[in-house]
Amino acid sequence: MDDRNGWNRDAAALTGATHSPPQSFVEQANVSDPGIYEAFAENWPACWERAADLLSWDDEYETVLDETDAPFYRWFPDGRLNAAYNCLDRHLEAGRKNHAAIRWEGKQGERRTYTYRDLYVEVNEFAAALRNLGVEEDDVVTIYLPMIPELPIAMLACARIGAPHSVVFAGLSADALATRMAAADSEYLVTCDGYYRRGDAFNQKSKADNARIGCEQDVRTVVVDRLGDDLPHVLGDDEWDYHELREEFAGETVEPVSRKATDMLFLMYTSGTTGEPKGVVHATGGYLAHVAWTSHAVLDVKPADTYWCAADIGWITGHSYIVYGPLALGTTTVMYEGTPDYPDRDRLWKIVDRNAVDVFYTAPTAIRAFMKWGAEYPGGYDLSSLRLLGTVGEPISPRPWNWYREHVGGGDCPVVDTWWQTETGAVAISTLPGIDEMKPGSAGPALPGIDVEIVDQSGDEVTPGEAGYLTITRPWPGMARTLYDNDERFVAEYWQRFSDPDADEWRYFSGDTARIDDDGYISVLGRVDDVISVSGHRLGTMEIESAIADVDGVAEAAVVGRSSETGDTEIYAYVSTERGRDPNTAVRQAIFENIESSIGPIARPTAVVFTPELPKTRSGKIMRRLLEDVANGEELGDTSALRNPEIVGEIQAEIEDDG
Ligand code: 6R9
Repeated sequence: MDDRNGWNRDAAALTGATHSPPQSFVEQANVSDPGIYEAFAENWPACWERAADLLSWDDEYETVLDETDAPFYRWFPDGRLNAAYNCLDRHLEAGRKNHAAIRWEGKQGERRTYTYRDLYVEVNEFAAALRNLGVEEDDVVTIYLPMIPELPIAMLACARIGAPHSVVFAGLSADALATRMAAADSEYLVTCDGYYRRGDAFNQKSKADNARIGCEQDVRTVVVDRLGDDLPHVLGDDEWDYHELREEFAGETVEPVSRKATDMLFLMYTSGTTGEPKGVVHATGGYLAHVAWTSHAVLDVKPADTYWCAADIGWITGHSYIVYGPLALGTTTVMYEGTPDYPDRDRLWKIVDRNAVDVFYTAPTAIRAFMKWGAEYPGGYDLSSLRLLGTVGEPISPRPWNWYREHVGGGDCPVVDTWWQTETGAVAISTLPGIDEMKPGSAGPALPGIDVEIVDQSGDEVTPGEAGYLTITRPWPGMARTLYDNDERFVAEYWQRFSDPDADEWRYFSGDTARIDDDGYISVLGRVDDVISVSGHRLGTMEIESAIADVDGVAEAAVVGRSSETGDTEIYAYVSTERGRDPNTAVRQAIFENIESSIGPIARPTAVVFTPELPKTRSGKIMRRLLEDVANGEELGDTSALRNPEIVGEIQAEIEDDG
């Protein structure tokens, strides 16, 4: 990418002070030998046996990696294993049957603990029930459940019988569910009557019913009764009650089906740049090895820990780091059904305190909200059990990073900023918390054994400090096998752009832009489309947002381009302020000054629009494309993917007022 005024600043100026992990952390860390980077580099791909060794295999693999059909790489191709066995049975066999597997916190204040044995029993019963309904190995079972224990139970039941699951986030619409069931030709659905939203009963089953009407195939459906008398429902044809099925199959066990490492464990739909959602396929062996390894090496999870990833299992983060990673390691994983601000904004800290959580993992969007609400909420609880903090999902700028470390981590918890994607399956870029210095604003180096290169348009590596495209030059175990039923699109979306198939040279393109510093630390700037071209200068929206977010009183910011009447591009900034801080002239002025000093006058926004909140997708990502349409006065398409659609009208009114 071209050079741009003041944009390629040195890394220290960007990230501010660095931090070393405290000695007390290093001493107990799962991975603390700095030699691991070299050891992996010298012994690739065999280094990944270290990840595979965290699992129990039915048949040991002889080959680590088969590259013959690149980019359809096959990890541990001649090995066999079962994911549910790895997450359950082997912990029972190791004498840990009464160890807590899941600690569930419900929305109405309910609490339930499942020991490994409880989970084993319920997974087996449901696996037997699914079989009885006709589910066979390789049949895709769609799961459309909120954050209740039956969600991971259903996933593990599927894994036990070798039926890939396709979890659809409970907040998605009937149409979205129908599209996904149709695309996967899925004839089985597990859903529920409804769930509580801010205390009210919300009907989920009617959405599932509508989706079934939209599907050509017959869909056999299991309904979990979550709401009891709060939402009576009747079962129709081809519908079964989850709890009745459990009674019918009480005490039954099912042999875990031995799967080839390359067999599909699950598929997960993610939105693409064009039309149809992409069904990302994950293989059993490579995926499970990579999530277990990164839970161990990056999140430092130990069996005796209470570990909490505050994501939704309906997205990849929850699959990898609420369910498969922690359970494969035999730890206690916390599962929270509610939102951080209901019934009050101290909810998460209350849960950390009473469960004495050791490791906490969340998204920057949540951290910015905590910062906005104020330090008194975490300040009111004993959070001293926390040993490590993590973030994932978006770039995090230094101010919220430091706030998180200070007010949640007590000033000395290491923080890992983990970069990865639905397609990478597990973390690919992060500091190793027992080894590496942390630079707020940078995720860190690529993990040992993962080869990241930041390249320009022609695929040549850019010099440190310059922005470019984030690519991965060698395969890694957690990588997607393909897109469901669409090998061509898999190649077209991720490999075509920077590969040379004739020379059998393959390079994965993530769709993100990033910059690397002299120490090999990578700062992810955003998606490729998050670039604005102003008078020939290409500016990353994330860069400007970070300069805004560094201003005292600012909670978060989103920046988009707007086409002026003359055809030039202008910068529009949407900004929300911290609680108790009025958006005023002084804040606006400080925003301009900080952008000019940290990037240059070229990046000065034409407009700064204050808003109480930014529009977010349900997975918490800022919807810049929508803000771009608002800035450009375009028709707004479907806003149903938004978590807070009402905010859009408020922003439009604000812009009109400003004239
Ligand atoms: C795990 C997950 C993937 C996209 C990815 C990137 C962004 C994730 C990040 C990050 C900067 C981080 N992203 N982690 N950006 N720093 N630490 O979020 O998967 O939902 O598929 O999103 O999220 O843009 O390409 P997914």
